[in-house]
Amino acid sequence: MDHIKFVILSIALSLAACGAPSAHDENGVSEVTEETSERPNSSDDNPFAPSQIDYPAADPLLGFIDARNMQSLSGEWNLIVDPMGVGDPGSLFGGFTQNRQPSTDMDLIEYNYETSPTVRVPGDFNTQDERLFFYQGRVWYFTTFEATPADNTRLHLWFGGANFKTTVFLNGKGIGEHDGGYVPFSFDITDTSVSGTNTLIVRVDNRLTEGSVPTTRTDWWPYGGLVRDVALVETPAGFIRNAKIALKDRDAGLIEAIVETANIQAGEEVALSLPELSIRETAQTDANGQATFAFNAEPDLWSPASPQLYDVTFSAGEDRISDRVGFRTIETRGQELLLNGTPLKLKGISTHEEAIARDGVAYSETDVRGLLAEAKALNANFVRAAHYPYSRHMAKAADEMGLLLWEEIPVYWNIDWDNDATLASARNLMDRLVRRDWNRASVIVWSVANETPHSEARLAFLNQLVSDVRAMDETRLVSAALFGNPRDELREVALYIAARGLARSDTPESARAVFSAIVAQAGDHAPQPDDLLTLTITDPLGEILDVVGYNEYFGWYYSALFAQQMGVGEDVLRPIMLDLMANIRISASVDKPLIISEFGAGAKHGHPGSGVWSEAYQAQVYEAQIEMLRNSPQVQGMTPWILKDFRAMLRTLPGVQNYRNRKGLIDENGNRKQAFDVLQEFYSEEW
Ligand code: GCB
Repeated sequence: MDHIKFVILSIALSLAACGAPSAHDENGVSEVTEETSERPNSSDDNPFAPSQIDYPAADPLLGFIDARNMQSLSGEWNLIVDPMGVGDPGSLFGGFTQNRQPSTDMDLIEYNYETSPTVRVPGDFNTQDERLFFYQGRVWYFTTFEATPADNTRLHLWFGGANFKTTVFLNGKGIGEHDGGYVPFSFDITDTSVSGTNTLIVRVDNRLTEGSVPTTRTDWWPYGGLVRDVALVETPAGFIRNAKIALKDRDAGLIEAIVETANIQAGEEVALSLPELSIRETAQTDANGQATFAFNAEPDLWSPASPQLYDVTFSAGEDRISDRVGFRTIETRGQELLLNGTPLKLKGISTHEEAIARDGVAYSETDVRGLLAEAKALNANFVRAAHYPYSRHMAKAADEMGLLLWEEIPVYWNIDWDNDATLASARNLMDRLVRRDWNRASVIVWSVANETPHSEARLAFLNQLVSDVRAMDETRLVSAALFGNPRDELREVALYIAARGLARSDTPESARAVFSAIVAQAGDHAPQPDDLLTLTITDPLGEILDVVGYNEYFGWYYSALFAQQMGVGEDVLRPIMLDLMANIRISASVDKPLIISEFGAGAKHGHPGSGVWSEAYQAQVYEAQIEMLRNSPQVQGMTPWILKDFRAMLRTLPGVQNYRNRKGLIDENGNRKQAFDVLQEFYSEEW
């Protein structure tokens, strides 16, 4: 009996999975093609398992989006939440890849896009429906659009970024897939779109895996869905895919540019103009469709104090794209950072891509400008956009507002270093980020990783990313945020804590006994209470970076850690540590600039007292950190953690955290904490 049921079901499933055309396709799209050209293949052995289908990959990055003939698809899209994957092609109900509607009351269709609730695109789905707050799984988006393709044009469906795996079905056909969040991708839909109304269905799966980038555990919210703009982009049949322009030699005023075309033959003329600089240059495409330019000009250089931008236009065949770009140089000289040849200290702040006073992804230009306005209010000149690529609005706004930027990909904590697919995914993210933002003067640092535990496999993985970046872009610095190994690098700190602790009159007897034992054990090596302690970062990754980033949590985690390891109370240890920090110097074993890419402490706005979670304690940690870092000669910049409290599933403490990381200088309602003032004051001074 069961066997017969299975056979019937199998037949039904394979019909459904083949996308057997429905008589009721809406919107006049009568000939719904097969769902993909690849046949689902699993129903023979297991009728309940969805098919494994390989969809076409996204096209290489399409740059200069804002200069294109673009039709925004922003707005309300219908959403089906599908935790069990029943909408997957070949699955139980045959897939949600078409907008099927019953035409008689005898038609059994167990989903309906048109009567499903809507969500705003762009935007994460988690904060638009409280039932989806913790949701990690598949969702299906549905919308329609009108297309009227002109002759000799190509139509592209462009996504500014979607978290994390996106599969696109256009008029019933699976046209492509992109695995990897945060970065832009597009598909050429010239041949799969129709003149008139088109049905667009997008499956987005925001589950992370051990092999994904990032991996399953992150100290930020893995917001899901169509988190960035979606648009139709029309280009001429032969078009400019992307272009890069940069100041190569400041003294000589040498500017170089490279233009990448598609469907344009070798020997075609490509033009570049910078009208405000009276520049008009031409070059020919080579066999790869690329044209290169090198010419001299005297632009006013871009800097935070004077964020000068110029109009630039590239044209080839029928295509013409333009942008506003700045010219500057960034380089290192020993342990110094030089912007336009002048030493520079980076007064920075770290951020997540969450709007001020609103939960969820900061998806709009207004959101981003709000975030950067708070960084400006701190007197910062630098922002670390941690830990993944933000929308394109970020670097554009930074260019215009005069803020330097560190951009990063989510190679975070422990990635599957030995997995080729993981490396491919990280390389794809880096590639798309660099190619999108390589004309943004504000971006001075590409960061390949954050707090990755040492191993040979990790070094090989990151080495590949570093060389990829250098091959794409020589006009910026490569960095990574490293972290201390408490057992090795911080071992000596315990000895200094003990010496300091013994010198304080308020140290209780029990702690005194512990400290005496530690000091006695050190014998002749025991430090004097006021001795300076130099902590040296020895991570071998430093050898291949231009700038060493270092995350440290003196005054916060480290105090808890040492208290625990030494067997003394945190109430005793925390004040000793704050004291000691004035005598600590941080350095790196390589002769390169050092940026403290994180430090911080948690505080709930308005939390009373002076213990952990109080604004007062957070402010004390900032004071001690500033004292320590301003006196560490190798430190050329800092980006404390973090501008605003942010959503994090790791942070469960009721009443205090409620699923927010509380290390912000501003809370979720936009209230500034005391530490904001401490940092603002420091950044208003000469450093
Ligand atoms: C770190 C991580 C960051 C965390 C932060 C914290 O070192 O890089 O993602 O949010 O510490 O608050 O613990």
